[in-house]
Amino acid sequence: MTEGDGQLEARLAEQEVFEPPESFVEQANASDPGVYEEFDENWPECWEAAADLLDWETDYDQVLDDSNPPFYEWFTGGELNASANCLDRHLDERGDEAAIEWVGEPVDEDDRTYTYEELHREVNEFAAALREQGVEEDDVVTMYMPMIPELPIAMLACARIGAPHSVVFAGFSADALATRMNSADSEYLVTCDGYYRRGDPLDHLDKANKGLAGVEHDTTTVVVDRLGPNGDDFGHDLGDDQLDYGDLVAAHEGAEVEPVTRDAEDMLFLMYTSGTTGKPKGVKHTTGGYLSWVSWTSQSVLDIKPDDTYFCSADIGWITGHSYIVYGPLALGTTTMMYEGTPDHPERDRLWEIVEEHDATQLYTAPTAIRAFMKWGSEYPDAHDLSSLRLLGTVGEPINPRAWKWYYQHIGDEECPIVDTWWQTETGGMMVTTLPGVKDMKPGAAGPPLPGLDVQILDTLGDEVEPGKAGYLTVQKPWPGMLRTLYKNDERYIDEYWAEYSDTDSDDPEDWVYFPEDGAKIDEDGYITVLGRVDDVLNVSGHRLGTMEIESAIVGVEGVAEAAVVGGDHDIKGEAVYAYVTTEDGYEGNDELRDAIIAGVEDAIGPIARPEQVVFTPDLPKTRSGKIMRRLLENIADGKELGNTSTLRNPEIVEEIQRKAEGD
Ligand code: 6R9
Repeated sequence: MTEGDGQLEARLAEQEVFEPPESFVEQANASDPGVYEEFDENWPECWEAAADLLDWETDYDQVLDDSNPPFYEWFTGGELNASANCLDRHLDERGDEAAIEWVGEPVDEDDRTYTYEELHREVNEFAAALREQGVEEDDVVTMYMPMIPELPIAMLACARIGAPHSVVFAGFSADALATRMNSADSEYLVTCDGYYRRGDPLDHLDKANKGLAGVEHDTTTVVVDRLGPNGDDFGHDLGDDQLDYGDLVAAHEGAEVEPVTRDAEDMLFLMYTSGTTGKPKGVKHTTGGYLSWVSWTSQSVLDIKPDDTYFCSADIGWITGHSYIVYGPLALGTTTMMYEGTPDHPERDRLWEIVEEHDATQLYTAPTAIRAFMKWGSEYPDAHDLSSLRLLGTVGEPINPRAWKWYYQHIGDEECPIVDTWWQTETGGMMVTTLPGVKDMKPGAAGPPLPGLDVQILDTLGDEVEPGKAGYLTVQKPWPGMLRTLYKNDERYIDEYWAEYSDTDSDDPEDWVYFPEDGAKIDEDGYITVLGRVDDVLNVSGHRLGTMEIESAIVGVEGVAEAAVVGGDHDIKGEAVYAYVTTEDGYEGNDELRDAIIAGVEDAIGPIARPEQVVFTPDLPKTRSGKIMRRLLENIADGKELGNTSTLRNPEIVEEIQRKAEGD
């Protein structure tokens, strides 16, 4: 007798531990449970296993140089090139196989496949063009592009000539672009005329040009023509310092560029991310350690094999796309998919249609997407044959057990392990998650740390907390994929990530502890449940946003005196932005000002930071020392009990804010 849907759901709801499916274990890249002990005993040499996945021009002398913590160096003395590792070395055996399968919008008209041969060719041509435009080794090239193939092509072209890239998410605003280009002294930009959203062309160059107007130095810009005649209405003319991508590549047809030899510790890229202050942090990743890390985790955790068609639905503008659409999968010589559109256009089964059509073998996505799929209903995935899938993954935020089980049942048909991967822009790649062929899964818990990693959950005094109690996630030993510093700001690097739990005067690596600013708890089996950020960073749909960045955008709006931004619970987004605002004398908290605030946030950061609610209030709740009590505002946003207000200077304001938030 087969189980009915209701019975199945009831059984799953009860179940807390899931064994990896036998069919998966049999073929898994990582299937030896002994790897945990082996890596511990053989640390840090165990990480040769990661470096061995790459081709090195010169072997490294030392696995880890920890003589100057926390400025760790990995695979020192080694030399390699990332683009050669992602392209050239696959040409003999896999030259005719697909490297990138791109699913563009508008639907059905615009898919493109690049074989390794073709990708190699275009990367070479564009590398030659960049060089001709004056790009030299170590010049930072900024990219401001949506999910079009020219983005990974430009990244790999930069890697080929040793020019670090700095990719700015296309959904970020013109101001955000300018800030990042100024901060990195980046003189080159690669962008595009526009792209499609839900089938309609969208102007992107206009935004890029506004950003460029805010850049303090001279720039050269390359513009990809994505829209063709559909972009004519935007009336773009390229400026004197702007070149057409297609012309450049055509002018360098057949060019070959020898990959530049890079030291393992040379910078591969910069990625700006949000932190506690209003200024984004430029996270620096290097060539040898980063590429080893993303290759090893792609192989061990995502179980990627060359014959797979691997699908990660993230955007390359975030770290997940860098590590697990571009570098990890291509280093392993597999087929990686890229999707330009949204999951509900033209219909809510778009992702499932793509999985079916391309026989995708893995799907790596975010809990926010899974919650949306769940809300739309299982009839959408059920209408498609998803049996090509072998493994599912999630990243970006905690996944609640109910969403996990829905994913397991309706997308994986109980045949696919799920890897819930905790990591950050700064860690370069995955840190806490199960090895899918080895470990049982516990919905809601990311899992144990990967082999070779020492993760502990500490209290504020630095002692390990008991199982089940909330504490702070810390990483006790360095790892190859870690950030090396914040760009041109070693001091802030120490302050942000190390100062909390380290003896910062010590030269002994044992005294240095990495603090990612996440809360977590651990169970008796060593499985870690990540509870979320403990700093002023919000996680909206898996995207990291700094409350300070949003607040400073709001305060910049005429008529606003003060602003406090907090994250409130949201069914789909996980967290949403709630803004509490006081007005200057003579200004009223009306719809007009609310619209101006929303526009101000969109201009400074982008639509992803748009407040869910703007509440005008005569005052903000403050402690006697004048600090805003964000905790109270969070409770208001969540409609929760307020708790203790006795430490406030102005306790009466809380009830008033609460009334206003409820729309009084
Ligand atoms: C890869 C990425 C990092 C922050 C991180 C944490 C949250 C990521 C998670 C998770 C719970 C997971 N986070 N993965 N929380 N479970 N599996 O998302 O990088 O954009 O830098 O964000 O995301 O709070 O500190 P990034």
